[in-house]
Amino acid sequence: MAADPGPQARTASGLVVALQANYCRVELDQPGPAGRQRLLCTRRTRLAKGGQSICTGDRVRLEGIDWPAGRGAVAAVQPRSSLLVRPAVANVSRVVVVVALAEPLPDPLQLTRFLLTAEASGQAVELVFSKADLLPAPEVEAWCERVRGWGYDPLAVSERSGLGLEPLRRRLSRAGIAVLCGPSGVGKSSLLNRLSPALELRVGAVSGRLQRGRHTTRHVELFALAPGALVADTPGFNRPELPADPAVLAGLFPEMRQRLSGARCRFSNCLHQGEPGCAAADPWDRQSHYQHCLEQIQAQLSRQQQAGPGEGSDPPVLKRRGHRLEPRLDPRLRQPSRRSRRQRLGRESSAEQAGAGPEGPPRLSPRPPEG
Ligand SMILES: Nc1nc2c(ncn2[C@@H]2O[C@H](COP(=O)(O)OP(=O)(O)OP(=O)(O)O)[C@@H](O)[C@H]2O)c(=O)[nH]1
Ligand SMILES: [Mg+2]
Ligand SMILES: [Zn+2]
Repeated sequence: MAADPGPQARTASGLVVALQANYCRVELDQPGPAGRQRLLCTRRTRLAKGGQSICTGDRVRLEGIDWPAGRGAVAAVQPRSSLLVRPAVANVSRVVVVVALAEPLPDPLQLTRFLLTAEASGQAVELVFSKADLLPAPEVEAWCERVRGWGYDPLAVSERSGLGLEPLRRRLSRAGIAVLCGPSGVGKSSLLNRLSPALELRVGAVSGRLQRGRHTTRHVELFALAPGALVADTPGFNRPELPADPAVLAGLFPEMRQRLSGARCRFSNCLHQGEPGCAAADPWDRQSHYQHCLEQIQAQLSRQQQAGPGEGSDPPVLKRRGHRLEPRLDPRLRQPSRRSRRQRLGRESSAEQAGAGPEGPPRLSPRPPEG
C-alpha cells in the first residue's frame, strides 16, 4: 500500500482519465488523505499561455491541492510517448478501430480513414467488426478475409451473442492504454459494458434510414479493464481527418508498407499511382481509397494555397494530370519545354557569339532513387 501523502502535501502526480470542458479528472499515482484516488483539476494559466494542451492519457503533475474539496490544478504535462490525434488520447499503446457489420453498414472508405488516423499514431492498430449477430457467418468471414488482405488480423464480435468477447478481452487486457474508436452507434460502449458490467456506460439506439448512432458518448474516458490495462471509450464520429502530407499516405496502408519494404520505386517522390518504375504498380483492393484520399489531401492543400501567404501555405505538392495526381517537380528538376529549350539555345549561341560562356547545363534527369 502506497504511503498517504498527508493533509499538508499540496502536490501529487497522476494520470488524466477524463477531460471535460475546462477541467479534467486525474487518477492519483498514490492515494491522498482519506484514501482519495481522484481529483478534479483545472489547468494552470501558465500552461494555457504556453499552448500546452492536456489530453486524456497524459501523465501530469498537480499543484495547489485542496484535499477536502477534491480539487487541484495541473502544473505540468509529462512528455508523451505517443498521441492519437482524434479522438485525442496521449500515451496510447493500441488503437482498436470498431466498425459494425450492420446498423450502420460498414463503409470501406470510412473504415480506411479511421485506420489511417490510427496508423498515424505509430502504435499497434487492431480492427474489430461488431454486431456480427446481424450477418450470416459466411458474410462475416468475407469481411474478415477482405481486411486480412489489407494487413489486419480482425476480430468479429457481438455484444448480443457473446461471439468474440473473450478474445477481445484478452486483446484489451494487455498492459498500456487501448483506445476504442469508430463511428457512432457501432457499439463501443456496449462492448465495454459487456466486458465490465460495473461501468454502466450510456448506450443509445441507432436511428434513421442509415441506422446511424446518436453520439451517445460525449467525452473520452479511461477505464481499468485489468491490472495495468486501461481502455478508452470515445465519442463516435463519421469523418476522420487525413494526413496533411501526401508523401506519408502510402506508409499508413499496411499492405503498401509491405510491398514497398522490399522494393524501391524509381522516383523517390513516387506517389504509387502507376508511375514508371513504381514498385507497387499492380492493382490492389484499396487502390481507389488511396487515390481518393490523395485527391482530398490535394484539395486541402490548394484551399490552403488559395487562402494566400501568411496562412503558412506551401505550394501544392501535387498537380493534376488527366485523372491522376502527380508530384509537382522541384522547379530545379523540371524539364524545360521544347520551346523554352529552343529559346534558351538561341540565347546561349548569341551569348557565345558575344564571347560569354554558356550557363551550367540544365538538370534534366529526375532525382535518382535514394540508397
Ligand atoms: N444487434 C446488435 N446490436 C448492438 C450490438 N452492440 C451494440 N448494439 C446496439 O447498438 C446501439 C449503439 O450502441 P452504443 O454502444 O451506444 O454505440 P457506440 O459505438 O458507443 O456509440 P457512440 O457513443 O454514439 O459513439 C445500441 O442500440 C446497442 O444496443 C451487437 O453486438 N448487436
Ligand atoms: Mg458510446
Ligand atoms: Zn511507387
